[in-house]
Amino acid sequence: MKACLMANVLTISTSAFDDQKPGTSGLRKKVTRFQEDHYLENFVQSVFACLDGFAGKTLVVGGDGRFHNDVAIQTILKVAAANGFGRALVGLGGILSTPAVSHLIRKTESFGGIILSASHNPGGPDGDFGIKYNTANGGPATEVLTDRFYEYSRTITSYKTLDGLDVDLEQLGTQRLGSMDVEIVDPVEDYAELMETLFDFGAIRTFVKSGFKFKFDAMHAVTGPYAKEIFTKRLGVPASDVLNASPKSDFGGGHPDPNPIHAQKIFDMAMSGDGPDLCAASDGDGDRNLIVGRKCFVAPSDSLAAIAANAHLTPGYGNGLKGVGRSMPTSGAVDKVAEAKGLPLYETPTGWKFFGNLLDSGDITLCGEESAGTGSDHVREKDGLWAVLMWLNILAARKQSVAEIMMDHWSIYGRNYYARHDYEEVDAAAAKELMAALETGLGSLVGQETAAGIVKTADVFSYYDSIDESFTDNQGIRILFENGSRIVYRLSGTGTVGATLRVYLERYEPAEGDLAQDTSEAIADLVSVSKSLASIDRFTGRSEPNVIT
Ligand code: VG1
Ligand code: CO
Repeated sequence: MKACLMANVLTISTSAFDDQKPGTSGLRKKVTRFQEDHYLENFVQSVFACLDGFAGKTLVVGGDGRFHNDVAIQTILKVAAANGFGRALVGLGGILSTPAVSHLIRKTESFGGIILSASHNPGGPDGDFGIKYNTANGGPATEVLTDRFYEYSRTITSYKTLDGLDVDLEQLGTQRLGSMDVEIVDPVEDYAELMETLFDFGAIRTFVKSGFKFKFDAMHAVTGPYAKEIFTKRLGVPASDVLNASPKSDFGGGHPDPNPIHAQKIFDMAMSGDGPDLCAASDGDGDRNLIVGRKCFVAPSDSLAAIAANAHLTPGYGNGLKGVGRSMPTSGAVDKVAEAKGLPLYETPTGWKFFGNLLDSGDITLCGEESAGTGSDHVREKDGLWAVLMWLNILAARKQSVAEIMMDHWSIYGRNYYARHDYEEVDAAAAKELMAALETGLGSLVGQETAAGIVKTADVFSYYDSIDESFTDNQGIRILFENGSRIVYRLSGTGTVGATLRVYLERYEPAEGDLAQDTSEAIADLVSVSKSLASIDRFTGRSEPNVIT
């Protein structure tokens, strides 16, 4: 025992905040909102008030290291101790990637965990902050639970905390906080060990040694320490090829989103003719990934499909997959693989919380989203470094370039040309009106002839989870064309300013068609139809998206 912090349990009166509704991935707000008196305590107390049977049990706590991470952890530990948790496991320095929290909850059979992150959103005093509760399966709380948290938060009148001192987050080992043990643990070790059980580290090491050039960009976010341990120490990647590996509380001023826009430097490196064989990156909390081969960007939906087709080449998935899942806006590329392999395919709403039940029940092994998240049943979160290791292992096994693997893939399954157009920070009321108007007009769209084809069906996506029997409505508007093309509209649930309209565009080209088109040319007709069908300009005042991925 390093220290024994004496503390009294206090009951503090508070008044409710009206904006504590978790979105796609937890509660996300500006740092300044979270710094307001009682704001974080209210939310954490609301979470605990809706849970049963955690007295004496273990809670995992960690975050992506962004500004306010350390302060928030101290607050959470006190509320947890005062509410009766018996033990907390906290990553050294308060650091734990999202997939590492998921793994730690599962490995230690903890009651649950709290992840502090706003993922790919910028950090710093003026940036974003977020909090998410994960259950005993290691996955994000389901909608049923997060709705309860929100309901409670609207009428909360008091919370419990301690008057004790802070714990030392920089000291490995056990400390005492009131009647709770706080164990500060190595954030990387358990996770790295799990990866060694899934992938052929020997084959990857030999492949890297043989001259395969790989670069990874940790974007000054949480994956730096994980990348150093796994890529450099365990796989022999030169330290100089792991970029931006020290986590910074403001991510070096950057936007830690591993897409061709925000990770442009590493993207360009790979796209140049004499660049590395593979460039990769991960986001703020380590659950997203970017995969770019030399002169070949692998769109996330394609990455999911290629992994589904090749996972059997890796030790962890040598027996094949039980089934695959994808979020509704994710392209149908993986559907083609599932069909060919006879695998069940599940289509869920956006957000990893909808995959949890399917993973738990063994219905799926692999799942992914168009937003650069891929993962499997090894944890209950998407996992950035897992995806990179999966690609490294597939490349080491097939001894082909990324471009060759993708061309081969399309020549078997056809190619789903795909892009997402984001109209960020538009007026929230206007965005709602746009969606409402679109929904009202859906019936009259069917049969209409457009420049992108004839509209076959148009509906609002809803999801019935047969495992917990929950029903989730209003998960985006789908417009399907007779030629197989698709436009999806939905509003983001992770932003903190105004609204973000996401428009997902997809056109299928069969295997015998032209597989080497430029994506923006291949979907040009769909783009213009997407703008006119929803009158995007009229509602938002924007004629162009500000981010295209
Ligand atoms: C976005 C993505 C979604 C992802 C979510 C969380 O949500 O579209 O696919 O699951 O972010 O990702 P939205 O509602 O803004 O479209 V991250 O890396 O927070 O954990
Ligand atoms: Co993330």
